[in-house]
Amino acid sequence: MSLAEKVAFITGVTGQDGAYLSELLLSKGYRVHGIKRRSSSFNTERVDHLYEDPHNNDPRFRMHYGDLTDATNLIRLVQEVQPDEIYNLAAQSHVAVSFETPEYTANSDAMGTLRLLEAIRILGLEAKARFYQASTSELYGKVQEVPQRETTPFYPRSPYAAAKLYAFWITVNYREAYGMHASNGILFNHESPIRGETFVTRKITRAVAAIEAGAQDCLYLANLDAKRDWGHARDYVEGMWRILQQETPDDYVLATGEMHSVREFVELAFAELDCPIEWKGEGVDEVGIDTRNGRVLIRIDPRYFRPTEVEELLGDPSKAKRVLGWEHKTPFKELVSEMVASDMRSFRGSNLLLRRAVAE
Ligand code: NDP
Ligand code: GDR
Repeated sequence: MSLAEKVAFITGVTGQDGAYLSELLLSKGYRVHGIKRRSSSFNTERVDHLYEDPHNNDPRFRMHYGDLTDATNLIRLVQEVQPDEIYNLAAQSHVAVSFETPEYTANSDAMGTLRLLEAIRILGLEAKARFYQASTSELYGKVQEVPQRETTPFYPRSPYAAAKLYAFWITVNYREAYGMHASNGILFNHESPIRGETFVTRKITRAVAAIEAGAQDCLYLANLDAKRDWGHARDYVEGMWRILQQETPDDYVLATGEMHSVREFVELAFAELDCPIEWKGEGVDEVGIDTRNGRVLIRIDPRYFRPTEVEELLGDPSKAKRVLGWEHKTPFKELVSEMVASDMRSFRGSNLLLRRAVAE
């Protein structure tokens, strides 16, 4: 079959990775079908630029209502779409929120993966449809080895990670039990200008823009010393695609091999405004100060600490480099700059609109 005829089915198409992956697959000539959830307000902003009027003949990008908690819906959609490749990106993806909604997180992230794999099996598509599971560095949790690679033991530290652990192993099991082309991408944190606003990187870059625009006084964070291996989402979706192009299904770590703290991220982000940060105090009383004028820009809000934390993660992407020829491209500093610049543009735009609305 030629690439031009390939059909992809993406769950989580309205999320950060879903949007970048859709762009990538469309650029490769795929037809892309995604599921979106019914919501009382618009939730398709990240993919609106890909939207094609369904009244036009034969759109290459289509969305269907769906939910990972609804098995019959998944079976019907997989039946209708007959995909060559399925990317299971949908999840309740916020670690802190998973402590608040553990049952829902298990239902969508663990059981949802099982429902999708079962849909493939029930429909007899085991030989046709390749399956990608969005696994995560959170599986390593309480770290047993540094850096973490495919063979490092897992130790999940949140309801999210425990649900993703089930999803990881059920994917491996369906590969071994039914010969399915099912693979896990164990992806370390990846960010972008369209990262969800409550993940720490975007929360910081939005705050930088809002503080500069005078719309926010101070940024509240929690564990400043948590360390992550942060890459760019655009680079990582290329790795997802490469994983499904292999003859043999397998599991791969995608990471940069570099680790930075939340504190460093804050310093770099404010440096984009030429604003050097100095840290004073300790524990929950620690503050980040603008050294030019003594203004407090960062404070600690204990509500954002997690009941069990993942202190540091550092990936070893050497298998992905060797087998997939994949490497991350965007340096850390460039990622931070791009995110701050994008948030500054949107704040300036919205401020302008606000001023216009007030003036008119
Ligand atoms: P996002 O939170 O940006 O997107 C999650 C997507 O899943 C959204 O489209 C959301 O829909 C959808 N979704 C949530 N619950 C359901 C459900 N019950 N049924 C159907 N759809 C649902 O996540 P990312 O794009 O950042 O991540 C993609 C995947 O990769 C996730 O599974 C995440 O856990 C995993 N991952 C992410 C990493 C990262 O650093 N970004 C690293 C490793 C793994 P809606 O828009 O309506 O909310
Ligand atoms: P993470 O991402 O938990 O790694 O999960 P997040 O950006 O939420 O947290 C990273 C680290 O920053 C610390 N932190 C804060 N986090 C948030 N959200 N808000 C704060 O105010 C704050 N202050 C400090 C956190 O404690 C943590 O240590 C992301 C998600 O995309 C998952 O879906 C994915 O599986 C993993 O990355 C890899």
